[in-house]
Order: sequence, then structure tokens, then C-alpha cells
Amino acid sequence: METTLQTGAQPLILTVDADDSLLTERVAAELAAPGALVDDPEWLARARRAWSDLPTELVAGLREFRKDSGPTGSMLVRGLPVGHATLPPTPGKPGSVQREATVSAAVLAMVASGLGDPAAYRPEKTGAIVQDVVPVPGQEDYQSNAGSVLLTFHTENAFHPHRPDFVMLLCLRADHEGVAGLRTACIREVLPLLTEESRQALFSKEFITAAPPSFGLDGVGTEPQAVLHGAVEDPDICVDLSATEPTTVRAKEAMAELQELFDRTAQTVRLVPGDLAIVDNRVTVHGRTPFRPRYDGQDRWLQRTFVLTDLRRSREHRDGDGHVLD
Ligand SMILES: O=C(O)CCC(=O)C(=O)O
Ligand SMILES: [Fe+2]
Repeated sequence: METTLQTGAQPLILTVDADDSLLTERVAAELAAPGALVDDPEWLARARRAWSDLPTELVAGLREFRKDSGPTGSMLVRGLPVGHATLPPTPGKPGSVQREATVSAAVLAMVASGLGDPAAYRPEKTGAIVQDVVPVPGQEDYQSNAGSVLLTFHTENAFHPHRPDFVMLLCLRADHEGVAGLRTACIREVLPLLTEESRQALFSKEFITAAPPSFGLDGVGTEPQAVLHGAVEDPDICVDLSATEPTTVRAKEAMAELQELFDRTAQTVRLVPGDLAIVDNRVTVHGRTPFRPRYDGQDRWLQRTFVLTDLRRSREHRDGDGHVLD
């Protein structure tokens, strides 16, 4: 089999063949030396350099996606190495992150360096570049990635002026029943289906988005802002169905319509180990279907890294020109 790039109405799928997967594993394994730490700027610099050692087809496919994320604003890379042979039990503690450099962390750091630069937010998961997305006992009902009820559609960190450009989710372990689905919906598909009234409302500054409690901002919201902005024919979207409040009647109606259209156009993917989902957070919202965790060390386990395509723009938020925003 060859590393292939498939296009169409479905999300872009790039399947890494066995040879390319082995090559990727070799490059990642060099970065995953004992004692190496993901959040060490030196290690991130090594990952940045190693990006160009990745298989040509993979590098080319990601580079194309960076330029144009297509009608679904998402891409699925399949067949990546995730250090399967030595995978420990799925962590279950709140705020769990990946500090030691592993094969999966190296894959995330290298791909992030190809799409832009890896970035994190200090108040969230202690600013770790590679974060665990795992179900946490007692947090089942939370509208966060530690929950297991339906996670509603959201732009990642919608309240933040420097929200991620891409959200990467790498699957290390699927849920027991294989039912947990990452859902994505793209404004490029929704826009033509919106009524004119809703479109106008969504382009107006009639929405306030609260910061999540994890950011310690005590429910502080944004100034009223628009859900859609930029090019009228291909706008960016910024909305969180659990955290964005409409401030007018028409804005409320527009949000209800948006929710209905997200549901109608959504793509759902049940990630399996070695799958990397990349969401273009500027045009695509994401969420997750419910699932049943067992807390037995074999639960669903994704690792997440955010990408900023232009790190420079957030310089005032980043101490010492590092990768972590305050
Ligand atoms: O669990 C998932 O598939 C997505 C979770 C999520 O929204 C996130 O980690 O940002
Ligand atoms: Fe998310």
C-alpha cells in the first residue's frame, strides 16, 4: 500500500503506509530518548528540525492542508506510530499531561512544527504542550474533554484572542465499545444553508463567550463579538454552543439554526490508535458523542496539541518567546 491522499466530501484522509509509518517511528523514537522532556524548548527545537525527516508524502499532504483545509476543515492522518508496544494504562487523573518525550508526543510536536508551531495556554493543563484527553471519574457530565456525556460543538478556546489555528488529536487507545466519535462541522458547508437573517446576525457583534472555569477568569466573558467574521463568502467561525450567549433575539434564533445545521452536516469519526485528527479551528467546530468509560486503565486516550500558524502574533502573551501563552 502507498501513502495516499484521498479527497472528496469526507474529511481529507491521508493513510500512511507501513514503510512510511516505520520511518516516522524511527524519527520519533530518536526524539523519545529517556529523560527528554516535551516542554523543554530545546526538545521542541529538535522536533522542529526533525519535521523535515518525516516521509515526503506526509510532509506534502500536511503542507497542502495548512494552505487549504478543504470543505470540511479537517483532516485525518491514519497509520501513525503511537508507541503501542509500551503504552501504559490510560491515565485517569484530572489535568493529566505528557511530560516525558514519547513516540506519540514526538509525532505531535513534529506535525505541529510543520503546520505552524506548537502552543499551549498556561492556565489550561499547566501549559503542557501535549495534553491527555481522557475520561476522569466524577467529571462525566462536564462540558470539557474530561467528560463522557455529549460534548457540544465548539471552537477551541473561543473566548481567547489567540485561540489555536489547528487542534490536533492523536488516538492512543479507543473507548471499550468503539462508540466515542469526534464530531466536526465546517462553516464552509453550513454557510449556504443559513437563512439570510441568521447570516446577518452571525456577522454582527451580538455574542458573548465566557472563558471556561479552568482558565480561572471567573466566568469573565468577551466583549460582544461576531460568530462569523472575515470574507463574506468564506468566513471564520468562533462559537461555543455551551459558552457563547446571544445578546439579541435574532442572535438567539441564529444560534439555534447554527446548532441544527452543525448536527445536520456533521462528520463523525471514531478514532482508532494511530489516527491523528487535525481540525482547522478557524472554520470548523468540534465535539464528541457520548461514551461509557470504565476507569480500568484501558479507557479512551487521545493526546492533544494546539498549533498557532503565526506564533509572533501572540508575543505579548508569551514569556521569553516560549510556546506557552499566559
Ligand atoms: O474527545 C474528543 O474527541 C474531543 C475532545 C475535545 O473537544 C478536545 O480535546 O478539545
Ligand atoms: Fe475541544
